[in-house]
Amino acid sequence: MRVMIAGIDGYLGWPLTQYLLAKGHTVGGIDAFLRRQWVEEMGSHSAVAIAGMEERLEAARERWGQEVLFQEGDLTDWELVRAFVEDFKPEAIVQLGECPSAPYSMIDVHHATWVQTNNIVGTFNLLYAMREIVPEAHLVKLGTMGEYGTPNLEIPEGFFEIEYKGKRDSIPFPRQAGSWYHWSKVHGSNNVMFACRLWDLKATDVMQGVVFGTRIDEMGSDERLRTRLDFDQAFGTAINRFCCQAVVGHPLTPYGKGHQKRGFLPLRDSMQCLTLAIENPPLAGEYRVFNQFQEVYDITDLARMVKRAAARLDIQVEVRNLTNPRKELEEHYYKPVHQKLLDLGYQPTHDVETEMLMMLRDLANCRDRISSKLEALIPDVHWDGSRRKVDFLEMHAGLKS
Ligand code: USQ
Repeated sequence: MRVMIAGIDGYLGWPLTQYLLAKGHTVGGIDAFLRRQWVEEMGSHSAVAIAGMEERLEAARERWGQEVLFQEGDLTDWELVRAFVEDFKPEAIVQLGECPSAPYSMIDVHHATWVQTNNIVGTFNLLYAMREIVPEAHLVKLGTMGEYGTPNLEIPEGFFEIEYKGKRDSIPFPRQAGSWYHWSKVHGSNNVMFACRLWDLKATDVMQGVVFGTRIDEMGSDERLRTRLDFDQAFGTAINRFCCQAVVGHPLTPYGKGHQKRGFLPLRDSMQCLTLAIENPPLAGEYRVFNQFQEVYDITDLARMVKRAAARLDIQVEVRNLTNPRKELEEHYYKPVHQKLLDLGYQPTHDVETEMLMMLRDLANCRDRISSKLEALIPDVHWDGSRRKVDFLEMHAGLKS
């Protein structure tokens, strides 16, 4: 299959390229290298040193004997997107080219506007290019579990059946996102849903949980095939941050009471699920939603798992809660359904602690890079719009364990 990856240079885009090449697919992609710039703006860099695109493509060529068609450019540039789709004629388009950070979108009005504009316009351009050039193609749009928020109800996969005043219908489950970034994903979802109805396009909206992991097997030992791993407050996600904190002996940092629950999945599972979605497209006109995660975890339980895994490598760390810079529930009900990917054959990685051990071993080789940006580990972007470093709390999860 010919698969176009928007955001091919990113944390997910580069491993997905390899996963698909290894399965015999043809891959092409666009990227403007914005992720590299955003992380720099947050005063950080990837813990894992990553190669430039030239070297990456050369490594892929050597390993899989395939040329990846790459175009440097911005997805908000309509002419560029149109020309690439015209040239590559994808059968599937994976939209990973959005700014993925909640804190980044909460910095100020400029960042909020930029994130929403960038994310919504990029997807619009892909939808219009599909309509004009490849109406049979399948859009796999990366959404987020965060679109749903944390309601006191079971969360279905996108839609739920409702009966009201004697009538029944299947309607989108209410969205209650918790940041301007997460709302940009809601707006994107709505646009994709409408485009399917309007133009008979087909799309899968992947409500992905929080991803963690440093590698997939396809990377082997070639350094040029490694993907980035961020640990700053904005682009580092919870487990990735905890593992980076552990290897430099920094306390692991659940925010607030630390009982926020989220769906999590290892990088290798994310690749497996996205590929299952790509290889099993919906029908023309169909907009389907997958909830994509391996398991729901409590943030403090995860920090303790990282602490235990680190101890097996003779690394002793404590868990110390930080004042929560976000506005979110810190103890809540959370029960999302996730069945559709399992029905397609998804085999979850059950041994999360082994995955963490692998990450800790990889990251132990990156200690110097993490230590050189220690400041980036403590958040200063608050949901109330202020910017000040947060403090450690007196009560902390480490004492309870
Ligand atoms: N958290 C901590 N301590 C930390 C970092 C995070 O307690 O050091 C907490 C946050 O307060 C939050 C939870 O962990 O309650 C998850 O935070 P995160 O930064 O790992 O993830 P989030 O901001 O939700 O965003 C990430 C990705 C985003 C994706 C989303 C999936 O950056 O692209 O959409 O995960 S989900 O969380 O399901 O919405």
